[in-house]
Amino acid sequence: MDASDVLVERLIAWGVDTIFGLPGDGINGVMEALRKKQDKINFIHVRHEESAAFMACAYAKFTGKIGVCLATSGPGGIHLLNGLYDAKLDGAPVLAITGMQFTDVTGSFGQQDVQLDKVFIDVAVYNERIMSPTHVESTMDLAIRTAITRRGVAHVTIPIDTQMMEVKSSQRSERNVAHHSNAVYAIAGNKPVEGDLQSAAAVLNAGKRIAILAGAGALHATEELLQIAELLGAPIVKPLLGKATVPDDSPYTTGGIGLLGTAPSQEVMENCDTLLMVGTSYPYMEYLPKPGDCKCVQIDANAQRISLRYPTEVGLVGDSRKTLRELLPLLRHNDYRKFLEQAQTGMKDWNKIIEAEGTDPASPMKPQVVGYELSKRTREDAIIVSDSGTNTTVWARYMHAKRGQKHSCSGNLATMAGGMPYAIAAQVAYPDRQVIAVIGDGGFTMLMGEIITAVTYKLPIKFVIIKNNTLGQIKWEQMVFEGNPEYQCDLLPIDFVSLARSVGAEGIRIDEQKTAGARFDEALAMSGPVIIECVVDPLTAMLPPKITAKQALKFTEALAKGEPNRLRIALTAAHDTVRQIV
Ligand SMILES: Cc1ncc(C[n+]2csc(CCOP(=O)(O)OP(=O)(O)O)c2C)c(N)n1
Ligand SMILES: [Mg+2]
Repeated sequence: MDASDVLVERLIAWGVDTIFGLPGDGINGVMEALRKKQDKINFIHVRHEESAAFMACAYAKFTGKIGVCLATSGPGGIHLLNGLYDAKLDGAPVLAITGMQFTDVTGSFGQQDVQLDKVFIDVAVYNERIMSPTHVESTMDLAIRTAITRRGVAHVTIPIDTQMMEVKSSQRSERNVAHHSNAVYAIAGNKPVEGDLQSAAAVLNAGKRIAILAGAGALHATEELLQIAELLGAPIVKPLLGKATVPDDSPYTTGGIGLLGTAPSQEVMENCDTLLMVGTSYPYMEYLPKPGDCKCVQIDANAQRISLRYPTEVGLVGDSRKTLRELLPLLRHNDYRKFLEQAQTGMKDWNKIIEAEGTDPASPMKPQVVGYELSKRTREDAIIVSDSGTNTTVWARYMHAKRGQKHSCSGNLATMAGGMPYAIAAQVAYPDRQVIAVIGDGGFTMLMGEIITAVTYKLPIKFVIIKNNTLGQIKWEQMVFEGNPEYQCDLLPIDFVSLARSVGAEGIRIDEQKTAGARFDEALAMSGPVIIECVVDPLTAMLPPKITAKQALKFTEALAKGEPNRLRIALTAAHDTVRQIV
């Protein structure tokens, strides 16, 4: 047995059955050990290591298990970084395994001589360089246990010569007892203390206009959230990563919050007197009530996150589902229902706007049509992901979360390029579920090679590209937030349908509202990977749910300063605004 065999044995002991990665001369010892165990561990060979890290992150998010990625020394490891930061920022347990060059020439300006443990210092919660074959066993156990416990990135780097060394008891130091660790993982009680539950109940029972903000940490607490919403007459507002906490057809939710959210959610946040935050560190605190305006109870599994975004009266540290269950019997029915009813009326009006936008027959086709038509066709078992840009709004605002679905994206890192690898990881984890990715043309082309990965593994993912030939989000930000004309946002139009066919996938183009539904039906029924190129109007703004006077002024300034498309943008904006009012 060599050191790599021990490394792979530890992965198997921890139940790892999938690894995303790409080989190289700095990791070939581990590759050989994986080859020997290919009946136990499925290796998904990617085209870019950044994708492997995104996939490990998404795999962890969707399965609840640790995600594992692998890269070679130097450039391979460096490529992982963006995906690993995604895992760090969204709290996904990920193990990254990398190679290093030969032990006795490290630090001597050699080829691929990058000391990856130094590079990964900031991204990792656990970060070790393997020093000898007898160092592997316990290091791997601790790495995996730490990633799970601290919901972050563990990194183990192993020099190429060490990878292939026999494990001999003579190498073992006098302090290292063989097999002193194992793959047992113990979970803490995860429940708050009794006194805190009583105090939290007192705050919530005293509230009248109560709001619930439910994030990624509450994804497994759907029933409990709905029960508490009914009891407290409290609308549930959902940050992006909490999109699937409760289904959008529930009368208790006002959907998303913030730039990509709904106007009713914003009104709930502006008018509530009590806020219950469950499993969320939603970062845009300007969309939360102003400190002092409302009383807050926060539930989080991590005590460090209490009072992070809003000053709480009581913090409940525990698993959100277990904690809500403990809290429910202590709560009284809130007889004031008007707050919830107003939110429900607000949602009826909001949904009318969504429908009007989603059925607008204008040409060029509005991006909203894509989300609206696609949403009607998603299955109850669908896993839906998005990228970063206006495409995120298409998904966030126009696509409903149905009960049983999973939804995610790169949340806190908000990086482009994550969408395609997220979808691949989802389909690898759940081969029989419907997997859909809504991605911008900019984000898609960043890691375009992964379409080949989808074809290689026959993954029937439906990649929906919002083709506006521009970095849409940035174009509007330059105008609406900065008051500047757009600059360097254009993208050379490419034919994604031909691209799909050239690599063995299917391609379908949708460019008019009238036939969009039928084309989606056709594409979704196809058995393999499909690129659905949706050609949309680049001049349609995906604006915040409520435009501030300052934003309107900035927009006017940008047009006045010489925005190249100013006349057509002004006409489109005027048309859209009128539609929203009538
Ligand atoms: C890696 C990375 N680079 C840059 C950005 C900044 N950014 C956010 S959205 C966006 C535009 C995305 O363009 P595209 O993928 O075409 O989507 P669209 O907004 O047009 O829907 C950019 C450049 C980012 N979030 N991530
Ligand atoms: Mg674009």
